[in-house]
Amino acid sequence: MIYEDVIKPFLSEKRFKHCLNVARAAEKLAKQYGADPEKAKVAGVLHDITKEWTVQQHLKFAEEFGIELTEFEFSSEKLFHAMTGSAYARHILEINDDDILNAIRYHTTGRAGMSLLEKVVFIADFISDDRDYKGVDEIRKWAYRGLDKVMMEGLAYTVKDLSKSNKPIHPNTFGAYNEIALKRVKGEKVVKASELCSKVCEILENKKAIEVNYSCVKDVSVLADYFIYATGTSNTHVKSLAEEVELKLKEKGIYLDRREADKYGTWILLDYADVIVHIFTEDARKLYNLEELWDKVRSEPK
Ligand code: DGI
Ligand code: FE
Ligand code: FE
Repeated sequence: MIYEDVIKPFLSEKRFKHCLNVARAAEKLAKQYGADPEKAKVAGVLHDITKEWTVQQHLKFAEEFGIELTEFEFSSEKLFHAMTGSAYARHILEINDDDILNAIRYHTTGRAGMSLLEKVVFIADFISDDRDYKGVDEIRKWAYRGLDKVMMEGLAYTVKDLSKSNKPIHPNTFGAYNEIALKRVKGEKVVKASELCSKVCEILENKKAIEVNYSCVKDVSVLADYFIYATGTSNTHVKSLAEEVELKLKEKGIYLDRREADKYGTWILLDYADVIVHIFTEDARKLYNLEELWDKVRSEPK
């Protein structure tokens, strides 16, 4: 069956194009991450098939086909289309592949224990070519760097976006979020502060930072175990050094706790809890003179 033709009468031109874009993105992501590209395309095309139904249409269909809505779902109209869309695919289009049906069913909220295909469709919906929300470029950047990483970015975005306007957030969204966040916490514990310190110094040196030093402040400060200092040759270099550290560590599943910068762009602080990284221009490094405050340790991290 050609599902493009099936969805067309259901949707406005704009939504139709969105679905084709999601299908294309899903196919590409599936190829990258080893999901079935054909299934990804089908789920992508169909994911919003009932998006433009009225509330009455959704509720009538839900009743007719015995879709059980929780109290939360019953009061969240935006979530109806994921449930009725999946049921439409099953009962009317007679698709019986559970993975495809679940990819449609959970494309809006996500859930704990998502399959590869479910994640692929969830992300495809986030990064399809027609998306232009603030932050989409950031999420597109992550889309091909690891499925869990981009899921984390997408879910964190959803949680932030909904909570900004005090909207309810479906428990499944937290289920998906927590599952990945917990994995991350466990992963983080494996990296010792001393290893993290060496790694950050290496990243900075590879990116041509000047005078990379660190202080072991474990015994003298509760702030962190290590402070790292580095100089960039210009404001732009300072910024790109900070971005490089963030990127390289994120790729390893190590995420920043806090980032600070002065308003002149001459100093950036990256806080990785046990390791705090200061990147300055030459003048700012002299001006702040932080190193004098701590005993400089030049031996290998303990
Ligand atoms: O159907 P799309 O517009 O392509 O995208 P979508 O299926 O992700 O739906 C996005 C809408 O759903 C958006 O308005 C926010 C809303 N939404 C997503 N997750 C939740 C949610 N609304 C609530 N109340 N709770 C959620 O967890
Ligand atoms: Fe949707
Ligand atoms: Fe969509």
